[in-house]
Amino acid sequence: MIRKYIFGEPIETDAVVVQIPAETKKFAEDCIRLEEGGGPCPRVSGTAGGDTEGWVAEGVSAGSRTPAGQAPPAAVFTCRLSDAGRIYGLGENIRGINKRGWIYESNCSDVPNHTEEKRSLYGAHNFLIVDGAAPAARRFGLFIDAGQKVTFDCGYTDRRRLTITVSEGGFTLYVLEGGSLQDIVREFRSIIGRSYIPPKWAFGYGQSRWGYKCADDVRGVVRGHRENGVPLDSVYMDIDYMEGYKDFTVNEERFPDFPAFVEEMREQHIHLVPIIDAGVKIEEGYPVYEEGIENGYFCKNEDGTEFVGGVWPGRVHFPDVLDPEARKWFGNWYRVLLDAGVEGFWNDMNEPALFYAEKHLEEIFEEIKTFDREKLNIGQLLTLQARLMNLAARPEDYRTIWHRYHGKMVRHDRVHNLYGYNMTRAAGEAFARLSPEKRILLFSRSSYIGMHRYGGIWMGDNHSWWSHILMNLQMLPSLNMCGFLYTGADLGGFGSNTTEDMMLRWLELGIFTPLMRNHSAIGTRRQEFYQFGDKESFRNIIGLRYALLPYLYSEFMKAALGGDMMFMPPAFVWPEDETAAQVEDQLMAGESIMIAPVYRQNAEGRYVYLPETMKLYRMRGADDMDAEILPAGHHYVKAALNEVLIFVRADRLVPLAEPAEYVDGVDASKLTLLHYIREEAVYEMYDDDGISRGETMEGHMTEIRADKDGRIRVSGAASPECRLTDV
Ligand code: MIG
Repeated sequence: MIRKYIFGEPIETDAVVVQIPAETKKFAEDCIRLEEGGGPCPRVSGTAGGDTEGWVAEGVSAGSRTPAGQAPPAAVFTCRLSDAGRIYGLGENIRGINKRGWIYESNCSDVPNHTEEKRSLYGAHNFLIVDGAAPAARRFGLFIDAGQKVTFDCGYTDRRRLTITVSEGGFTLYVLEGGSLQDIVREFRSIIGRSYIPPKWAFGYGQSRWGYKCADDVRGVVRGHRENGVPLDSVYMDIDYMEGYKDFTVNEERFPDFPAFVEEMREQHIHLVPIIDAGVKIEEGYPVYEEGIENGYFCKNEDGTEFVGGVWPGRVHFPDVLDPEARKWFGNWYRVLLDAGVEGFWNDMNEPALFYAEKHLEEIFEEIKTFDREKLNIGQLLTLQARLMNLAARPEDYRTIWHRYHGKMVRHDRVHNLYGYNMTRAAGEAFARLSPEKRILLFSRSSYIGMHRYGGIWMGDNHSWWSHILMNLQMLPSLNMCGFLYTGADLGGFGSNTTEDMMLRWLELGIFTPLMRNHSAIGTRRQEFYQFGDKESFRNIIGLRYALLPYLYSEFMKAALGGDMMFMPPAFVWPEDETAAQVEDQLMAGESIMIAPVYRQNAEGRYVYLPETMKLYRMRGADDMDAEILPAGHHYVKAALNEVLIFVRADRLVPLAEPAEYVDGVDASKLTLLHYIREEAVYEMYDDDGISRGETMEGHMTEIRADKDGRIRVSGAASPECRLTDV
C-alpha cells in the first residue's frame, strides 16, 4: 500500500516512474506525525535576476529566517520508536545497517574522510523503513522525494524518536505499508523503475589508481596481471589522461593514438574506463566550453552570467544538467570517447564538488590585503587560516548557483541533491541513443534515487582502514533498498596506506560485490596485487570471483529484473529471529549464500551467527576447499588469510565455473555446484550474452536441481554440464 502526499510545489525529480494519485485529504497518518509545515503548503518561487526573496516560505516573515539566509523548514515529521525499533535504509551513509542512534543529512558532499561523525556522503537516498514504531510496533517505509536538504534524526536528539526535517521547498512524501521488510522494499522498487544493468565484463576485476599517467603505466598494470595469471577485465583512467583536466579530451603525448590503444587493450580483453568530471574548464577554443556558452547550457549566477567555480581544471562552469536540452548536449559529448572505442565511464566530482567559488575567492583576496604581516595578532592569523581552509563547498556559495528547470530559474540549494543524478542521467540517456544495442558501463559518485536507472555508484573516497571493510559491507543492503545494485567500494581503501593482509581481506568481501575495483589515491602506498608477496593468494581469491561469476551475475540480474535486493541483512531474511536482527557483519549474497568476511587485522577467524543450519565452504580458491555442516547458533569459525567463508543454505546450490583470465573467457557450460542438499536443492540461473540491451528473464533462465542421491537435472535456456563438489 502506497500513499502519496504533495507538499507545496515540488520540483519534479523523476525518481518515481509510475503514476500514483496523490491523497486529496490533509496529511494524516497513524505511523508518523506532521509537526510543522503542511497546511497551506510552503510555496517556493524565484527567478534569477528577479526576486530571490521569493524563497521565503509563504506566510513566514523574513524576520524568522536564520542568519544563514535559510527559510524555516518546509515540514517536520516525527514518530516514536519502540525500544526494539530499528531503522533501515538511507542508502549511502556511514555507520550500521540499523540507522538508529545517529543523525543523517541528505546533502550530497565531497567527503574524503568517512569518519563516524559524518552526516552525509555523496548521495541523497531518502528512503527508509521504520521497523517498530511505538506503540504498536508498526512497520512502514517512507520516501521523501525532494532535491533539497533533508535531515533524518534517527534517535540522535531523543533516542525514542525519529524526526525528519525537510528544508524549504515543496516535496512529495510516499508512505509504504504492509508486509515484511522485503515486501516494502519490493513495493518501493516497483515505483522507482528498474535498476541499471552494466555489461557482464563489468563484473570482472578492475584495477585503478589515481596516478596512472600514460599508456605505458596502463600496459604495465595489464602485464602485471597477465604475467601472474591474475584475472583482469578493466583498467580505470583517472583525471591524468585528460589534457588539462578537460572533459572529453585525451592527452596526446601520454596516450598517442588513443583509439589504437583502446584496440590494443581490447585485444587483451581489457576495457579502459575513463573518468569524467562535472566541471567544464573555462578556456577559449575548447569546444565544450564554447558550445556551452553559446547555448546557455551552464549554470548561472543570479544576474544571468555564468557561475564560476574552481575544481581540478581550475576555473570551470557547471553544465546545467537539470535542463533537458543541456543534459542532452552534455551527454552527446561522451561520443568522443565512445567513438574511440571506450565502453565504460565513471562520473566524478558531481555533488558538485566545489573547491572554491570565484566570487568568494575574490572577496577573500580583498580581505587578505587588509592583513598586515607585521601587526598580525593570533586572532587575525587564525582568521586568515580559516578563510583559506574553508573555501570548499560553502553552502553560501551553492546558494549563488542557478539552474534552468522547465523554463524557470531555480536556486541550486533547492535541487542540490539532483545534480550528480542528472549528470549521470545525461550520460545514461546519451548511451541509450548512441549505443542502442550495447550496454555501456557507467557509475557515478554522487547520486539520488532515480539515478539507479542510469548507472551504478561507487562508495567514494574511503580509507585503508579496517573499519571501512565493515562499512563497505554495511552499505550494500541500504543501497540495494534504494535500487543501487551495481556498486562497490574502493577495494584496499582509497586514502591512507594499505597492507597486504588488508588488501586480501578486503578482496575477500569485494569478490562478492558487483563492482569489484581496486582503487587508491595518488601519494598512498601502491596496492596492485603484485606490489605484495603472496601472489598466489591473490590469484586464488580473485580467481574465485571469476568462478563465482555465473552465480553472481545471475543473482544480480534476478535482483535487477525482479526489483529485489541482492544483499540482504539477516534481519530481512529471518524476521522472526531476534538474534539475526542484531547481526550487522554478515549478509545474504543472493539467494543461496551467506557471507561473513573477516574484517579485523590479525584475526584468524571470526564469530558467525547462523539462523539455521548451513554448510560452510572454506574456500582457498575455486577448487581448493573444505566443507562442514554447522548447526544453527553461534560459532567461532576459522578463516586463514587466504580463506573465504561461504555459507550455503539448505537445499540451495551455487554454480561455479572454472576461473578465467577475463569475463568473456568464463565457460558457463561446465559448472561445479556448491551444495547443501537435504531433500532437493534448486537453483534458478539467469544468463545472457552479457552485452545486449532489452534484458528479460524470458528465455534466459535455467533450472538446476540436485537431489540427495546426487542426481542432477537441468532444464531451461541453457544446458550446462553440472557436477556436485565432492566436499
Ligand atoms: O578530488 O580524480 O573520488 O576516486 O581518484 C579528488 C581523482 C578527485 C575523487 C574520486 C577519486 C579520484 C579522485 N577524485
